[in-house]
Amino acid sequence: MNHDTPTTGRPDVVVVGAGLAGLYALHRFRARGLTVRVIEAGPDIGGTWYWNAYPGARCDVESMDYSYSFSPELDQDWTWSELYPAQPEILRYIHHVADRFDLRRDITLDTRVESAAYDEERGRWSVGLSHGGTLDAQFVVFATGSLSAPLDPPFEGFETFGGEWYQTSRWPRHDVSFDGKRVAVVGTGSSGVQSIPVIAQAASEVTVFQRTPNFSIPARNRPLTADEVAARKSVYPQHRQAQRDSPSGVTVDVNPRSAHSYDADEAQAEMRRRWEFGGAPIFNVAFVDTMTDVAANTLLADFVRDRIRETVDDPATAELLVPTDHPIAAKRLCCDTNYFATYNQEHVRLVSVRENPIRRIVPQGVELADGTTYEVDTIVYAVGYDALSGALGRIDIRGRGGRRLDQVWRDSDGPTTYLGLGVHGFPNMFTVTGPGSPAVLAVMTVAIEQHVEWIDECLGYLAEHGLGVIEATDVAQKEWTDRVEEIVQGTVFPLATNSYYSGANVAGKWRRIPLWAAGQKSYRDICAEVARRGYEGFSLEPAPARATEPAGAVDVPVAGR
Ligand code: N01
Repeated sequence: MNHDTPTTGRPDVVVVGAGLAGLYALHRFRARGLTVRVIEAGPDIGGTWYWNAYPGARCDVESMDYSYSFSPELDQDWTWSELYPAQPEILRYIHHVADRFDLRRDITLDTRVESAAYDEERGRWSVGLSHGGTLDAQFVVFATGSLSAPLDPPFEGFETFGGEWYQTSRWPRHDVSFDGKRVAVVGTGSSGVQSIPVIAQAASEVTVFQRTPNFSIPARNRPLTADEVAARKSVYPQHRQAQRDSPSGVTVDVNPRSAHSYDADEAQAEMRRRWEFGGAPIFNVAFVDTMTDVAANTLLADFVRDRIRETVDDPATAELLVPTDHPIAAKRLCCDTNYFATYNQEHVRLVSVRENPIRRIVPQGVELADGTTYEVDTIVYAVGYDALSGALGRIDIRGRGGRRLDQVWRDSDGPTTYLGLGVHGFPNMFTVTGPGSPAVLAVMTVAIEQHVEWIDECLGYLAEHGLGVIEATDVAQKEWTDRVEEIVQGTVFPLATNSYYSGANVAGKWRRIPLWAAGQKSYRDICAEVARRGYEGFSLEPAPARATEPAGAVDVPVAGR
């Protein structure tokens, strides 16, 4: 592993992040003959799947879909063990890919990209690293993830707590035992919903602090059988193509019928069938208009509300768990194993902190606004992320005129991008699954591959045409941002007012949903058309004459532990 390897000072491309996106970017760009240096802040590769090692962490997309499709041999050789892969298995897969494609030698670990500044005279990026070095690269590709900038515990006094505390988004590598412990869990998004049932298996007492209840669908996870693995492998190339041609990257049965075309019994049967099948991807496409028609959405939401009331024995607890403030799937639909049933256990209690919020953390535990204190041994924070743009905002990225990306996006009250791939004023910079693309609305592996391949082909085009600088135009960016906004306004997403999709979970952040909500297939087609038209909407220029001049001190940061 590259902890101690000096980086080269002048790679063609710096890739930021060694998660699923950064690793594939490295593989593609290197195959093109480019020199690439990947910089990873974490002590190992894997990105999100490195950090989210909390109990119960699992992907909510099926394993045989949530994996790279670029290598048919990889698809044949790797065998997933479960329908929904658990975090350790995904991480093993990522390591297998890194070894198989000899990726590690170009990755520097334990090193954070702290700044990236575009030098207009030389048409190159100066990338500042936490170990003090600076890389000088023609292109910079941010493969920094959509859900990778964790929020710290948002409570006064959290560092005064006398017991152990953990964040799901930064789970430690050492064994964490909940045996016989009184555990508090704060947060009931996907991370809370997944971890609470597992923590409850060991803890003597679990207290869940819930501000907003969430919809969740049973995953019905199970081991994959040898026959079903073989059946998929026999048609994997066709299946991968079908994923690319699908609205969200999974080949689930999208109902083409409106909820309004059903009578009540038929609608119940359709929803029941999907509920029994399991998993969020098939459930939120129960009707064609689930995400665009409030009545259709309410039908689906009410079905889940009834299932919650049916599952949870105590009626008062059940009512607390029933979501009422947002349409189903307008916030990310959770996917669980025994989540609601966990509240039927004697040692698990739910505390609503909606009216009576957490005031502070004290050495003994959690104190609410009314003065009630819950004494616990361990606190698990599952409080989410500064999503979509957060990881980019934490880096000092400066484009033309020294303008900071984060500030540009603040000034425009939200991220403005062209295709979620490029930003006006920031030439030769690309974002993978950036704001303005489908990002978290698509299966990440599918979205990542599409972006990386698009960027890779773009770099090839520039080289073939003797060009060295590419930049989104202001006009194309404005049109794209307006189009993204117009589409999202035609959906139920804006009705979820406290979602991380809109930045509402972070104080002072913009309020916009910078997600292409018309499906990854339509998005993919638009990106392909832009490329076919010679990168329409981007200005393309030859590299400046001074591009080959060295930029002062550029060399040799050493990445040590
Ligand atoms: O984060 P979240 P997450 N007091 O933002 C609560 C992906 N993911 O890590 O809703 C009390 O969803 C907050 O309450 P509220 C997936 O895309 C995928 O769980 O703001 N509570 C909420 O309940 C997912 O959507 C998988 O009122 C506070 C929770 O913390 C995304 O990551 C697994 C609070 C945060 O929920 C993020 O999920 C895990 C406060 N002051 C994650 N502040 C799978 O593949 C925040 N909260 C299955």
